Amino acid sequence: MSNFLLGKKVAVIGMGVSGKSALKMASHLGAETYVSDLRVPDEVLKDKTISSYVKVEHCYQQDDSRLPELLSHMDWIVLSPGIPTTMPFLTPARDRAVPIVNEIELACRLVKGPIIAVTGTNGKTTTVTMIGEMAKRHLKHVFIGGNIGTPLAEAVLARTDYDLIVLEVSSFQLESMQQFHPRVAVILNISASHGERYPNVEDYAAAKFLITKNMHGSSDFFIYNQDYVPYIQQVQKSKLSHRSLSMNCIEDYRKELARSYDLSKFKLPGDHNLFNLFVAVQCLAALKMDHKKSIQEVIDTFPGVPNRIEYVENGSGHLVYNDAKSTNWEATLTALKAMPRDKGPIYLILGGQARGRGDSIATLLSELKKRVACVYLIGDVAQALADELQGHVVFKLTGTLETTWSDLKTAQKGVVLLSPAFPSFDQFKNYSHRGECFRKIVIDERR
Ligand code: UMA
Repeated sequence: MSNFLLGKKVAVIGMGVSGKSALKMASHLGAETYVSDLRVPDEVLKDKTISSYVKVEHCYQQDDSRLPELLSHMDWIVLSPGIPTTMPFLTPARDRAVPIVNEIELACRLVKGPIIAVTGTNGKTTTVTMIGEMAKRHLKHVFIGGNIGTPLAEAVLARTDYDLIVLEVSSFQLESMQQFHPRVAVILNISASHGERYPNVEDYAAAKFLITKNMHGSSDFFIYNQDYVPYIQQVQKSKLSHRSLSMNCIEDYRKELARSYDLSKFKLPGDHNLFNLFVAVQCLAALKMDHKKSIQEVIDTFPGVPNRIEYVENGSGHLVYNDAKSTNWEATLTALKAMPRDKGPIYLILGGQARGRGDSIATLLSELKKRVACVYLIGDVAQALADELQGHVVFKLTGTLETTWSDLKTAQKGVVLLSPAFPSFDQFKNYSHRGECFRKIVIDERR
């Protein structure tokens, strides 16, 4: 692909993960680079991964009154996904038809390899990781990135021809896509989210549907979940090859998978994870990359995404799940509902740093009564939760993960779920540190 950035003026707006990779890519490809950020230039330029790729005098603060005019003289503007396309400082550039794209849009024009793109409100990361793991086992060059973490610009910088590129794409990224053309695209599900950017769920869904914008005919394949938004008419009009799925048909998908694979060792709990697995296999099948042995290996061993209902292999006799990322009741409820109910009593580890608002467990009481044998309470908020649970649900105020686990060792074997529903900062550096500590305590038990 020709290097269309050579000698061009490229401004990158927002110096986060995506912006920094876009800047490095543009600089490596010989563009004259400019950047802007909410922070003052002095602070931004302290970061070597920025100052190495832009001149001091080309670095602007977003509220600098010279910025709108400057941007209107650029050849390209690369907008970070977290910044809305409607920002007023972009108006002069838009009036002069300066292309305003995001880093994935720019990078996809420069990278080689078929793309599988996955979007949706929930489950994107799990599905993308599963596809990537399955593909990596039999293909040499697989890139896994996008919203999941590694920007696609890094794939351009690696200068590799990829056998497969697996991308998680967010609605923020899809909003400013122009030529982005996945060979396979997925919309897993849609539910109200990112109200800060979309006035209603229809607008949010429309942004997601942009994933199909450049897809066509029988060479591309679109997989979507019809339970959420009826894309059917739009898809039929576009004559795009597609498969529409529904959670109501989950048992059919289980049977379809079981015809080719042994599912007995699949660790990820809940129908939604079986759905994600089915989608992952469909994506690879659409590209004729569904290598049976690789897929079976992933089914047998994939523990899930770290700290999101992740299965923790251990020798205690308990089935243990680490959902350390949960910092609210909704996440904990989802995790709880996904737990297997035929593997013995369910033990839930709950608690962390008190927030002050929304701390009350009242809304969860009936679910806890229905599903949980004992709630273990940890962290600052433990006593307050104990006061609320008193007389309703069996609980133990253990305070820490260590004390909880030593108590669980003598409990009847069952399912242990760490899904704290509160921030972690009272006892840990962050949620991933909380998950790491939990994993360590549980796994050490094996030795
Ligand atoms: N900034 C400005 N102007 C503004 C607002 C922010 O200059 O008006 C600057 C900030 O000072 C900061 C930078 O922009 O330096 C942050 O940019 P960003 O918010 O776009 O975030 P990145 O660090 O570039 O990370 C982005 C994605 N973030 C968002 O979409 C909000 C990451 O997804 C993604 O992993 C990364 O690119 C690589 O592709 C995160 C996310 O929360 C995980 N995504 C949302 C989600 O999953 O729901 C969409």
